[in-house]
Amino acid sequence: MKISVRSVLAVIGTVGLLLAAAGPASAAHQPMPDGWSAANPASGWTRSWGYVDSTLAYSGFSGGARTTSYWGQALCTGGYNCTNYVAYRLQRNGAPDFVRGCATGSNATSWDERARRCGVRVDATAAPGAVLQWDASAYGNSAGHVAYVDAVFGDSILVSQAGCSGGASREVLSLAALRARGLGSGGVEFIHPRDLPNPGGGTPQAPTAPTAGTAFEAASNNSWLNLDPGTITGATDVAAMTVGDTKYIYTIIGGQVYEAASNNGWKNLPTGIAGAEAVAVTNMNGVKYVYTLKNGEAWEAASDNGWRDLPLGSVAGATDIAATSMGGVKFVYTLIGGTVHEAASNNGWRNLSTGGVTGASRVAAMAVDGVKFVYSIVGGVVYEAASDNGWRNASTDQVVGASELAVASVGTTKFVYTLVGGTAYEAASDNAWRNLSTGNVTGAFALAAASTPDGVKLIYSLR
Ligand SMILES: [Ca+2]
Repeated sequence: MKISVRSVLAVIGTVGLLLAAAGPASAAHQPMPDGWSAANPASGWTRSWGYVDSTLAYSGFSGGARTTSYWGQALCTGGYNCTNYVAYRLQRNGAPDFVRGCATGSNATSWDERARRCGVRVDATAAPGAVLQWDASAYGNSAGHVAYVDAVFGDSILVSQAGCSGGASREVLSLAALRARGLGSGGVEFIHPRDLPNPGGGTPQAPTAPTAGTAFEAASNNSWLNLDPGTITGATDVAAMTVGDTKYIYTIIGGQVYEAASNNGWKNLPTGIAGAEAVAVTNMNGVKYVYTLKNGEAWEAASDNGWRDLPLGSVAGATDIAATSMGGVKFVYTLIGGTVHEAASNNGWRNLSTGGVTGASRVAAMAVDGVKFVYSIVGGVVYEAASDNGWRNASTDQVVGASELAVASVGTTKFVYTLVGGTAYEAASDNAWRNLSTGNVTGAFALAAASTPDGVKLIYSLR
């Protein structure tokens, strides 16, 4: 019944299009013509038309992130394609993939049916994070169109969109104009895989790009001389580990996780893991595991599974993430409302509060000699909590003024690395946590640490 009604209205939509369209309908996915846009009712940000603001880089959709296919969508010109861009934004938001497996075909025109088959809400109500979707008949082409809703205000919405011919734009549309083109009668609809709060409490604002920089390596057997591997730039977060004698650096570039290995000339390779805000790593039985936060939710990808990215399903609202492994079990630590939680792979990733570790801004973790240790920054001071001590949180006292945190171990000695005013410091458990400057690692905004089997400590930083 519903489908037949929409079919009738789609015909009406086509008639409306024929009456309104000034030129021939294009087969390519095109941004909306100017006539569809309303005056920008918000002050302080730039209204863009057509192909103006044509990069979408504000969303992180650039470089490798732009030339990656999300949810099986075509890349088209330079990676710009309406469905691929929207899939990128949805994946970044942690929205479920309703595109693959829910129906046949791949064009935007079928996204509403796909969503319905997957149980995703489709209606005429705008929301930030939703997809604005046109059936082919309503848009006036053979493929339909989708745009991403960045913000909603009053009777207008801010959308961003790409076109298969290579264009992209951000623009403001009035809901009244959309209603005239089929909103409310099935030709134009909003798909809600994961609605978000309005940015800025109702005033639309362009997302702020995270700080990005180049990855450096410093080693304890080389006076912490800070060296550029030369292959990793534009990174917003970093993690590192060793597997045997091989060192691995993981970075987030444009939301995507990259892996660089010391035995491969640090060639920086995309894993396909996208939409990441933070990254942590561990390894077990030679398998590498990458954990990411996406919109506060934790995901896991494994090197023996083609980095297939799967949500833990139990971690939400997290602001930082760490990981370790011990006794054949993987452990993920997240900060939720300042409290460290632990989820274990042998417990269905059930996410449990540590109870004692609260008020933290950063978390790090490692397993040493059969004990799990959790480190956190509370008011700039680094604390240590141990699994064999009921997670009682003890101050290191010496490690203060810290903004970032990483840990490593050599034998049973634990090492805490922090950034204090951008400079990396090292404190050791066998030296009463006395906090010593590395001297050479300066100007950094992100930090990771690792150690080699022969006891060399490594600091990876972004600056
Ligand atoms: Ca529809």
